[in-house]
Amino acid sequence: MTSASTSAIASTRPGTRRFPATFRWGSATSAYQIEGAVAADGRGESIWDRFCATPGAIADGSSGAEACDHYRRWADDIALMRDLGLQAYRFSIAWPRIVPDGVGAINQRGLDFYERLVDGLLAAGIEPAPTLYHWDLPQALQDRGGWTVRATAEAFADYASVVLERLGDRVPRWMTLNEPFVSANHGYVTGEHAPGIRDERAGLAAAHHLLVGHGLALGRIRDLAPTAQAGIVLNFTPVVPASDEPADVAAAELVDGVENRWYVEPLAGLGYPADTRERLGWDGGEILDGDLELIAGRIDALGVNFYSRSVASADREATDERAVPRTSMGWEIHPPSLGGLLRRLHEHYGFSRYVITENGAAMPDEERSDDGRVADHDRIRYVAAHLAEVHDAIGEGIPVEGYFVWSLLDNFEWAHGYGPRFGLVEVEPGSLRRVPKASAEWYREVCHTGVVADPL
Ligand code: IFM
Repeated sequence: MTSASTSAIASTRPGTRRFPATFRWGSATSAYQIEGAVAADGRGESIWDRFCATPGAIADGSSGAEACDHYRRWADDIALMRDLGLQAYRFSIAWPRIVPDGVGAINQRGLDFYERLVDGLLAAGIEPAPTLYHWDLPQALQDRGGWTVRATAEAFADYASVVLERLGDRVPRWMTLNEPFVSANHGYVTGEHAPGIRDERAGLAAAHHLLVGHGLALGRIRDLAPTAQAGIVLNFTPVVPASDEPADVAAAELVDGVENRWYVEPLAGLGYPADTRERLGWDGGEILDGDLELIAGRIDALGVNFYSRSVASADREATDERAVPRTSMGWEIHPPSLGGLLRRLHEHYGFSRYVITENGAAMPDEERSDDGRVADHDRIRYVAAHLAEVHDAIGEGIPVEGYFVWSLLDNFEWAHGYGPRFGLVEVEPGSLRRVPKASAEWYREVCHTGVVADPL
């Protein structure tokens, strides 16, 4: 970054941070978490439809069958985004709406929906920022092995082509996958997410095929939308050892290797981290000639999802009892870890650009102002503190070009159901009426001014 652009972000007064004029302000959602309408217009079954029907899988026994009904209320939701002054909207495209069986017949009505959404966003002056895969694999592919088999990566690339052929002429930026760590780990190792498998070896195969799928889809984006930008979204949870004891330090290295380095290092052209590979005992049997080059294909921006940090201990039974500020997910609130993460990413891997594709907090949302709106000043403080870290990073020359709050709407929080609320906008249970919270009003000001003041 040039010194000119660095000076453009100088504080206007202490505690007030002005972001570069080119910085993009947005908010994010994903298909299964907000769309509902799971049987509409020829959509196929996804692994989340099947998983939610498993007794005990979802904390409140709910599912995304109705969610926020965004599939039908999309036009109102765009009006809401416009009112908030969002410059960009990150959403995901549901593969089962486009290719209901994962491979084969294409469902034009599914494509029509995303075309209406994209055109509506563009008409409202909001940049569409789609992600091609946010965890909702067609069940038909799961029945043939899901991400443990390479054919799923190939099917993903073909699905990407179908989407690109319809929308590639008007979408400026694409992301391939959202959080492959969570897909592979929660879906195939711990089983807390769909498809609910508990098998470490399957998790390693899934992780590799997800990254191969990314590489193949990236090629399709380059071919079909040569002027568009493309990247992938990773989640990062910086990890610190519980103590200086060598065993705790080693535990932290392993967690960091499994959760963070396992994905970013192959993307950066470094292959899978050797220390972690050895400790996991993975023979790399799934890696075919050329895979590592494919995975390391040039991306224009790395999407960074950040929420919290974790503490690792050699004692696997130990729980983190520290009296630290936490969100209602129990996640520690530690904004400096975001600044540290951005520095580490840029120093170690040097991607050309970064976008904060998710950051936000589930909060209790119990206080209301006189007009009945959620008075979520804790969420405002969370977002402002993380933005301060982003601002500092930009000031140091790290090219962070945008920020997307997770999430626009309260929505289906996977295995937690509808209990945790991450939205800037409340979605009233039952009526599904959208009611902006105090954080939405605050973020509107940020989007309009590009200035983040320390909240009171
Ligand atoms: O809701 C999720 C999202 O789908 C992926 N990233 C983390 C969010 C909060 O848990």
